[in-house]
Amino acid sequence: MRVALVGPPQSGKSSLFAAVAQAGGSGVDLSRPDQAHLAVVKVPDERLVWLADHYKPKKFTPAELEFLDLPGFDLSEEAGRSRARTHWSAMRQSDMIVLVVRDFPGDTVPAYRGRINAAGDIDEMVAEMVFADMDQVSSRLEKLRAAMKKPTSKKDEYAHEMALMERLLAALEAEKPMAEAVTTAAEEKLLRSFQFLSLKPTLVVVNCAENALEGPAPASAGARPVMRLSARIEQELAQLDPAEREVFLADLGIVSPARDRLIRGCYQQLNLVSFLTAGEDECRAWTIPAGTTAVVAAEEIHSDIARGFIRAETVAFADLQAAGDMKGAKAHGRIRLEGKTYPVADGDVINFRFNV
Ligand SMILES: Nc1nc2c(ncn2[C@@H]2O[C@H](COP(=O)(O)OP(=O)(O)O)[C@@H](O)[C@H]2O)c(=O)[nH]1
Ligand SMILES: [Mg+2]
Repeated sequence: MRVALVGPPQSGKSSLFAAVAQAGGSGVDLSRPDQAHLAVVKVPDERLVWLADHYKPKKFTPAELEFLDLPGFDLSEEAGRSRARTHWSAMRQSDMIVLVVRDFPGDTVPAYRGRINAAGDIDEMVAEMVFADMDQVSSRLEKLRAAMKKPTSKKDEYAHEMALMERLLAALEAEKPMAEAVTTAAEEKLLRSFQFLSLKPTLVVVNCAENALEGPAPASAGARPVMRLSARIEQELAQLDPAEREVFLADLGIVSPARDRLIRGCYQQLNLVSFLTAGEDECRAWTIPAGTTAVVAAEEIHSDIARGFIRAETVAFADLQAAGDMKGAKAHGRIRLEGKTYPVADGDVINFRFNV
């Protein structure tokens, strides 16, 4: 799964990317602001750390997400807009969007459009994404109209898609969420290949001064989740070693880096959960969509485990932690034997029993 960082120029995307990717050590070169950067990021998970403390495994494997840092979109001039369009497809191919806008003061960094206005920047970016989707819907409609004029055996199919596209266009024009115009799973599937920006989960990051971390969410963010953080502080934090980091955080009165909350927030917005496997060989977090059944989760590890599935020996992480270890969890009757159709919950620690 891939998360794209987008926003106006100089809003703090690359600083945030460096923090998320801990780019200090990863060798990502951020010196070219006109280039995109990609990093694979480990999803912080305290449960996995607890398991590893317990099992001292040979291998420790957290869940991963990809983050893509895109050059800023300068929509204030035509040249910038057409440059931005060259990055639309990278955005479309991402599964989620993090919209980064500036709210930190200061004259040393030139302000986009000569003013600092997080709400206005969100409005502008969202509008641009809506325009991009409208363009796509309109051109699809044109193609469908042309196709309908010719003799075709697909008339019904085309007519249905046209009706859907017209509803989408109406929703976009009325500034309503595009998702409201999608009524069936079949329609959702049909739309997947279009990769509409307005249908992607979006999280807003307001990059603010370190002494202004508390504050209201900009109204123009609408229903989108909003995080206030200081990208610069996060970048500095990411460059420290863990012990120094704790001192630094304590000085600032912060419990955990916003970086970790952002990555986990993305994971949540993507509707992903982790189940965990634990042992002396490996402690590992596996990524699945929320609601995935036990047999499909087993497939994630190995097709043999799904094929020969007998039972999923399952304990909720909190129960395991409270009991101290597996033996304790068993003694307290906390280990369940779940069947193939059991919907795996976030933080389930699972041992699959299988036979092939
Ligand atoms: N004061 C301050 N400066 C920041 C902050 N975040 C980024 N900057 C500065 O703003 C400039 C642009 O940041 P960058 O991350 O490259 O923005 P991008 O163009 O969105 O990738 C750089 O000079 C950063 O040091 C912040 O939270 N506070
Ligand atoms: Mg940048």
